[in-house]
Amino acid sequence: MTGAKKVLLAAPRGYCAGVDRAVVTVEKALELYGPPIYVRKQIVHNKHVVATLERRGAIFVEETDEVPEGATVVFSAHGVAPVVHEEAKQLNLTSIDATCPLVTKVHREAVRFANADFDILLIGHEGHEEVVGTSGEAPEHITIVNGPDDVDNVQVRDPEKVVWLSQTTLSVDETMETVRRLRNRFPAIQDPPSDDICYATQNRQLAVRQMAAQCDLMIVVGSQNSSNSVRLVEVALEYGCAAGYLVDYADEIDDSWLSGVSTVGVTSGASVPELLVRDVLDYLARHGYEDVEPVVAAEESLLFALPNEIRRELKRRGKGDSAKLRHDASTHLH
Ligand code: 0O3
Ligand code: SF4
Repeated sequence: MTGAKKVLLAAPRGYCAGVDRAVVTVEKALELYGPPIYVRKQIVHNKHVVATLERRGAIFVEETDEVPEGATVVFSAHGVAPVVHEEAKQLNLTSIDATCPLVTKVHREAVRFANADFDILLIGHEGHEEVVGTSGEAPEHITIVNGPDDVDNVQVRDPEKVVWLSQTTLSVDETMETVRRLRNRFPAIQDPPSDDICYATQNRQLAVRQMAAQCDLMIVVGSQNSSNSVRLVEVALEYGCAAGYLVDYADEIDDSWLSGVSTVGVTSGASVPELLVRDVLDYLARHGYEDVEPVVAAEESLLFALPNEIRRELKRRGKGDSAKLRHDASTHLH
C-alpha cells in the first residue's frame, strides 16, 4: 500500500430534487390521509427508502389494479404512461403523481415530436419503468435504443424526420456514443430541445470522474435496480479506479476489498438517503480511513414543489408548503 489511508467523498451525491419530492410526497400522503397509502412500483429505486415507508404504512404494488377501489395511489418518480392514469380513473382511485418534473419534461418532448409525426429514438434501458412510461406517451412513434450496439437494428420511416430523446439516468459518455452512431446512420437526426440526462445524473457522474483515478476502490451506495447508481460504478471503473462496488448498506462491504487500498472513493446514487453514506463512512473510519476529503464537482440547490394534490391539502389544513417543511418531514430518511 502506498500513502496514508483516506476517503474521497463525492459531492454532489445522494438525493436529487425529484427523489426528495417523491419521498416527501409519500410521507405527506401518509400524514395527511393516514395509512395505508398505495404506491405503484417502488417510489424510488432504493431498498431502504421502500422498507422505511412500508413500515410507516405505504403499500407498494406492481400494478394499478392491485389497489382497492376508491383508495389513494401515488405514482413513482420514474413516471407512468397515460394508460396508467386512465386505469386509475376507471378504478375510481385518487391518484397523486410523484413523477419527477424532469421526467415529465421528456414525456412532453415525446408528445410534441409524435404530434409532428417524427420517429422518436428513445435511448434507454428496455423494461426500465421510466422508459416504459415515456414510450407509453406515443408507442407508435417511439423506438427504444438500448445503447450503442443497438443502433444498427434501428429502422425509421423517414431519415429526415428523426429525433433522439433519452432516459434521464444514463451514462453521459455511453449516450454520446449511441448518438454518434445514430448520427452516422441518420445525419439529419435532431437533438432533444434540452438535455434529457438530468443535472443530478450528470453531476454525480462528474464528481466520480474527477476522483476515480485517485481511488484504489470506489464504494457506491445504492440499490441494484437503480440505474443512476449502477452507472456510477461503471463510470468509476472507466475513469481509472481499480475496483468498484455497489452496496445498499455498510454491512455488505467485505473487509477484503480494503486489502492494499490507500484511497477509497465514496458516493451514492440519486435515490439514496445520506444516513446510509454516513454508515459507510463510519465503517471506513473503524478500518483506519478517518481522513475524509470532499471532492466537489458542482453545487446543487434545486427543489421542486410538491404535487398539486398534496399542496392543496396542506393549504386547506393551514400547513403551508414551504421547502423547509418538506425537508423537516423527511429527516429520518436523509
Ligand atoms: O432511474 P433510476 O433507476 O436511476 O431510479 P432511482 O434510483 O429511483 O433514482 C431516481 C431517478 C428517477 C426517478 C428517474 O429519473
Ligand atoms: Fe428527476 Fe434527475 Fe432525480 Fe430522476 S435523477 S428524479 S430526472 S432529478
